Amino acid sequence: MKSAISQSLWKEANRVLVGGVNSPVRAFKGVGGDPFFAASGKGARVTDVDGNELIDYVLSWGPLILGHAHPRVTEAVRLALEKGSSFGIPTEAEIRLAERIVEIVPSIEKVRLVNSGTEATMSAIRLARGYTVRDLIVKLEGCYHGHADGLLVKAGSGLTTLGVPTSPGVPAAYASCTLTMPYNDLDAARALFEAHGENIAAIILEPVPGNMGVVLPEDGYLQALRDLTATYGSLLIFDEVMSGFRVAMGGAQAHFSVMPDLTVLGKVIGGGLPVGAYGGSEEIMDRVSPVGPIYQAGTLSGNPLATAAGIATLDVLEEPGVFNGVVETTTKLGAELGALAREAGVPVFQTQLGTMSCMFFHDGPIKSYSDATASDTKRYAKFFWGMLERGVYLAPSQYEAAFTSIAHGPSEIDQTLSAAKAAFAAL
Ligand code: KE4
Repeated sequence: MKSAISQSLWKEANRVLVGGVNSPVRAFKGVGGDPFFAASGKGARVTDVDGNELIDYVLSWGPLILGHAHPRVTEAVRLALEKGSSFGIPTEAEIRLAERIVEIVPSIEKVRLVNSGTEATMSAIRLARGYTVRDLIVKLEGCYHGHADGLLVKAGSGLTTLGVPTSPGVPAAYASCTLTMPYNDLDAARALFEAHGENIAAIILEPVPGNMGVVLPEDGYLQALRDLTATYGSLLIFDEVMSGFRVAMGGAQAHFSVMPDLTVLGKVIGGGLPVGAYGGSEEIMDRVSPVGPIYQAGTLSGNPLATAAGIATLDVLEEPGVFNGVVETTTKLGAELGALAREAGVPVFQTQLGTMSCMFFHDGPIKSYSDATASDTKRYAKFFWGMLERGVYLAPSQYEAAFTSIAHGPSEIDQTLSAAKAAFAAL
């Protein structure tokens, strides 16, 4: 791979941008080495500033289920932009995007659009605390919900002790309002609720986590959390920023038929522009300002460009067979990659649901964060670079999801598999 221009840009970036990036995971710390700089994208492929063309399985960390620069999205945003980029005045497009979300995500009756997943999760948590008049939140180890203070928390010493910050700058007092527990562990959940249940405002979780790699819920786990929260009067919040419109059109809640009280969305609903959302029953959502007393606001929330991109994305995605086509591609690719790994004698544990997948360099099974973090990240890094040199861009971390798009066709799959065959052999 040619990289002279990326290297010189990387030097310039590090002079003025912290770590050369505007989001840490882009710095390739998970795989070592320096990132390349994107110049353009089209369909399943991204071209870097040195002209290297790469098949992209990161797709901006999930949003680009239509691939890069889909003409329907580009045209919709262009038309919106010519009429003005932002008004801070109600517009029709935000109604239409909200209507689509209400129609597609089964538990949502009303929604509030914001500008990022972080903004959506922090707002949903404030709403849950205001609605239940309780302070404690439960998060699950290995789930990521953006960088709001109360969510940068890890387990304290014992399971029932209160959370401690994972980042400087988060007050211990604040972190202590967040409890943590392992994913897929019902005994831990029951113990936590026995100890703190009447003070727990909500559990927030990724129903299908994609931030420790992709881990699947054990049979009945999600329904059991639904029952447990109902018993104690706590809310169940599904963070479907990643799983929404990815594991199924209606998200994990549709796939598993488990209805949360609040849902958080992002990524796909913005079609590559900044959109987050949170939604739930009218009864709960109407506690948010200006109807209710729980405050939340945003200058660019529901702006015309982002809503245009989101609506165009959902329009295409809802055309007959489109979503299932991406699921089929993901399934086929996963099966072939698994066969290549076995042929090469490389132990991998694969997970997939819908259009999200993951290949852990681990014998498996992987049911929790502690399982996932036993993966061979050095081997993953070697595989990552082996694939990149052969024109395939995977997530620069073992603990992320691989995403596919409508633009990943037979030629992309064939090229990916021949790259993987060589990269496995080189391990
Ligand atoms: P943003 O604030 O980055 O829009 O969304 C935060 C967020 C919330 N919930 C889930 C389930 C998420 O996956 C995310 C963000 N995902 C990461 C990738 N794992 C974004 C990539 C990045 O941080 O640059």
